[in-house]
Amino acid sequence: MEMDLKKIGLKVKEHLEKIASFTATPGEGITRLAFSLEARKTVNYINNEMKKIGLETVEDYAGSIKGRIDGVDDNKAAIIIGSHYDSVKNGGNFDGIAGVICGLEIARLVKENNIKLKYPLEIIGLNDEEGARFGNGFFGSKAMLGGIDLVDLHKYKDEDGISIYQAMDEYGLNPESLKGMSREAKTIKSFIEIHVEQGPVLENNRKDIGVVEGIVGMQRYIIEIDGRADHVGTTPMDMRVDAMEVASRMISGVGDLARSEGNGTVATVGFIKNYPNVINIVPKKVQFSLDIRSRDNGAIERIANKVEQRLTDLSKEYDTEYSIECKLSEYPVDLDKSLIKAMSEVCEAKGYNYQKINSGAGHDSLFMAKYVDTAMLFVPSQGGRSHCKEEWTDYRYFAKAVDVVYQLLLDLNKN
Ligand code: HGY
Ligand code: MN
Ligand code: MN
Ligand code: MN
Repeated sequence: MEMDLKKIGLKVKEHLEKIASFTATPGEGITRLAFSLEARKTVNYINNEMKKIGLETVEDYAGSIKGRIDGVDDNKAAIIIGSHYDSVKNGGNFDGIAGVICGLEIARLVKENNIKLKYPLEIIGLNDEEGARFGNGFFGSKAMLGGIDLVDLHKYKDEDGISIYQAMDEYGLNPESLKGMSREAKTIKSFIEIHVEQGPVLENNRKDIGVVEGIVGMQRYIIEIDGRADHVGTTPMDMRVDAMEVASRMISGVGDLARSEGNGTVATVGFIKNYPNVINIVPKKVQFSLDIRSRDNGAIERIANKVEQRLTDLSKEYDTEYSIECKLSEYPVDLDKSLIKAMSEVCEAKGYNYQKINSGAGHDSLFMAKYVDTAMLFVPSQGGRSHCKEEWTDYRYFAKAVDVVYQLLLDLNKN
């Protein structure tokens, strides 16, 4: 069946340009944090668009939005096409949400062509994959499979000290209801995610599509150095307990720890907070994040251990204390080989210029792949840029992604 790629591209463009207006930082990229007003507007928009297409919709207890087309045999496991609708701060128009919208347009094709699906189809907009507000991550996909520990809802707080629990309550969700959420993985046949590559590989290689083979493992930490506030003018250098000097000597060594591992390993200090953060007070407390990723879990572990050892040595030297809290830990995953093969065959049959690729970014698929057969399709990111307002992908790539995954869906429904 000849696909009207131009029409699909324009539809994706229309949705994404509308949703891009749901941001807390207009003109400065997309800021659509978990349980925010911007999230609420986005969920409502997606819900309405799903209903217009004729999907049965439901917002789940974690704030994710799902639209469903029943299968001929409704007891069969569902095929899910989805991604996340939340964003980082000052991020791009496409990260996550483009995969939800591509799923929506695939569902439209199913309806318009009156396709009778053997397996139910679910299009899902997952909440809080990024963890940009509370530092966690994969919240919506974890909640869907019953993986949220209610203790964390009180423990994880945003920069205003609001916990996930309070934020959910203010947003209109009942956090206690998460206890009842535990969808069995066997009710999901496949999880398929379309996502921007967020890196330079596809563009450099002039490829339209990336068929993802694996996703890096990642560990995220919050490290706190506790020193002593003193007057900067009267406190001699050998009497200080300077939290910032310890933090800065630790932070300046993180990049080399990743470089010494090689193999694409990365380590980043994304945020730092200093207390009381005043020009004439020796820093009392410094908090900073550490995000470590690699296809080799051993490399991640080695870096985490070296950081801990360095913190111990520096604390002895400066008489400071430190704490290190792991907020997220996921092993590297290989995606489903038969889905990779099937997706590649569709690209071949359609004559699309594609390649196999690994993901340096984490995704809901990193979590889902532990429990269900999972596949990801990447489209090129202009200049390899992402997590910034410069993030851009031409809509014609999303049209090809819709074309490929729609055909993959039809093929999966044949067997
Ligand atoms: O951090 C990541 O890789 C993803 O954007 N959540
Ligand atoms: Mn992201
Ligand atoms: Mn993403
Ligand atoms: Mn004074």
